[in-house]
Amino acid sequence: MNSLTILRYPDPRLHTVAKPVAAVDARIKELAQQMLETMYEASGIGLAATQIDVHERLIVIDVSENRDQPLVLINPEIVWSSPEKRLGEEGCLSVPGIYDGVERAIGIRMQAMDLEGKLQTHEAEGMLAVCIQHEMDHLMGKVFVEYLSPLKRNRIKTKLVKQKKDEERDGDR
Ligand code: GNR
Ligand code: NI
Repeated sequence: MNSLTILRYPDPRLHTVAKPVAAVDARIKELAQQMLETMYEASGIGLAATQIDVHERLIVIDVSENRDQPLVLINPEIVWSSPEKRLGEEGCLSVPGIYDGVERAIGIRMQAMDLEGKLQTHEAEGMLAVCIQHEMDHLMGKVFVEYLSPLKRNRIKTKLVKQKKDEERDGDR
């Protein structure tokens, strides 16, 4: 498989703010396919271009049970969020092995272009709404651990930095 490398927290490139996709052309279609492949390979339910070091407003999502309902969202904008929020457990492919609670709007309405360059409106709740908000944060350079307390965030940072060092040392042997 041709999976792309996913940046891992605390990589500073995860805090880059993405620019709009200028045109839905062959390059974007290819990129979306590669992102879907990478997301499925990593068993994630979503992936933002930011996570593969491409800083354009492109996300892919599949929250279906059978992993057969891919969603490609180009230049997505949340046009409405419910004032009601819910605390849910989140994880992130860029923060492997870490799960913690984040408050998100229960329902959202979003506009985004599809792979045909057509503007679509999506209404979402449940896991899809959570995932969309999580991915939109990535495009703004925000990782979910930034909602946690500085104490928790620093513990996570230390753990992941140590993990990376251990991996690099193991790779040398
Ligand atoms: O695979 C993922 N699972 C997940 C679970 C709860 C809340 C959000 C997510 S998104 C995450 C994939 C990912 O990191 N996308 O950026
Ligand atoms: Ni993520």
